Amino acid sequence: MSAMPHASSSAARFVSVDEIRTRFSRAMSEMYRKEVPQYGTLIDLVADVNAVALQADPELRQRMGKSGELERLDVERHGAIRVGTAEELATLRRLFAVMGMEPVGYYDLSVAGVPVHSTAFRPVHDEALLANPFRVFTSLLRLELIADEALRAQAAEILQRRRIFTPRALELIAQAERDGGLDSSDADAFVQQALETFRWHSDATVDAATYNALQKAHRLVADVVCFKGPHINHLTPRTLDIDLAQADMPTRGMDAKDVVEGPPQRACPILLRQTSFKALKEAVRFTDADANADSAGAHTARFGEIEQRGVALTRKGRALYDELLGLVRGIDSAGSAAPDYAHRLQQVFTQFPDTHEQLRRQGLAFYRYRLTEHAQAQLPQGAAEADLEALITRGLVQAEPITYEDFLPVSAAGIFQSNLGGEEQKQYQAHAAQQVFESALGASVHDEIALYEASEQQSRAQVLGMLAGAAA
Ligand code: OOG
Ligand code: NI
Repeated sequence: MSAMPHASSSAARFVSVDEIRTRFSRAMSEMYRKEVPQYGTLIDLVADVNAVALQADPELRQRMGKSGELERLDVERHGAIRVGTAEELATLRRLFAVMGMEPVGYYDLSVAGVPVHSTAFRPVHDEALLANPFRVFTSLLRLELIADEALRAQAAEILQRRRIFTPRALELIAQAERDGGLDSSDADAFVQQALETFRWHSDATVDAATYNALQKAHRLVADVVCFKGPHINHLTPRTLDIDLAQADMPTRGMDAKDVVEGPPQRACPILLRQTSFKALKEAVRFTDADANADSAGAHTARFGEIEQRGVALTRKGRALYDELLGLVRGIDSAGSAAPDYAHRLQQVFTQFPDTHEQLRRQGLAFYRYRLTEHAQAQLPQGAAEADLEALITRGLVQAEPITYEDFLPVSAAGIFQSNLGGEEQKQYQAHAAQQVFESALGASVHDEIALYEASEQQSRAQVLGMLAGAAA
């Protein structure tokens, strides 16, 4: 008898990283729904809006059904956290790796007056993205941007003392690294332990005076430094019609942000549009709460966000986007807070082509190529030599937009700003420090555009390969 291949392999005991990610994102969503009930309202709103959008646009439904995106829509979320030290960031990298999430992209937010730089942990392979695209926008505080030296040292010292991971979480991470995976019950234990890191703690780790001093340096500094862990500060479902969702928020009792960040409404959505309900004021207890009756505190950090995703742009497309956005925002320093912002955005973006054919032919956006059903039924002779555009014209190949899976620094800064409360706008000597970030992370980040290029290229090679096979 031959050996039984499945019984002996240890890998067979392991659940897939996609499965662990799905369990984790579900658990996180349930936790956040309990912590911030308005987030539950937001999820319901988005489900309603998506149902309306799909009903109104059968072509969209069909396209999303075919590409597998319809199924991922209901589970799709992103979240965000902020950490204080290199060690915290590096350990998060290992924690996310257990769920198949890798650091993608570098975002310098100091340009927008926010003293952090960031990456997004997310799955990077096409199949993994389809299974569950859960992403976590993760920021590292840049203490060097705090001007007051004594305060900076104090913040560093407070951060050094805290432990944001449970001992069991650290053990399970090490075990997954050593064995190459986790079985189902260890995966459940891992999810429960990992969740502890992202939980809200209303007990601050500092006294009221320290909180206030850090808050004065920047509201974000207080948020990162004064608590036991990097509480998840929002979760974001994906909507198919963000304008409708935005309009609906107040009717469901949500205090919506004034404008939608990102590109304007278009026939062919590009990149990412985002809006949120504003962060809620929550009671916190400082360490001197008993001694000092005045120090009953409040902290504003947690909110809910929605996003609409469109096609990923090439380097050329992204340069055009950045240029046009700069034109709109450069006019006055109020940025997206300016009164006629939405109108000007709409006007300026008329310069960005708005049919998929133009976006593709001008090399502005990424597409995934497939044989049409017609071509699959009967692979045509003599098609192998033709170029893809000619094959599309002949109805043999179709091009589907590749969804943008990442974030936008200017939008992210807008989200930060509108949720930190307070009106003050800080100025920092802006400088990207990707290498410093990567050395804290203990790894380099993926270049997001290279990932889209690779997906497009792979689909192109596959289609051309099939046609060449048919011709042989
Ligand atoms: C992150 C803000 C960025 C997004 O969707 O652009 C973000 C934060 O507030 O920590 O989540
Ligand atoms: Ni977000």
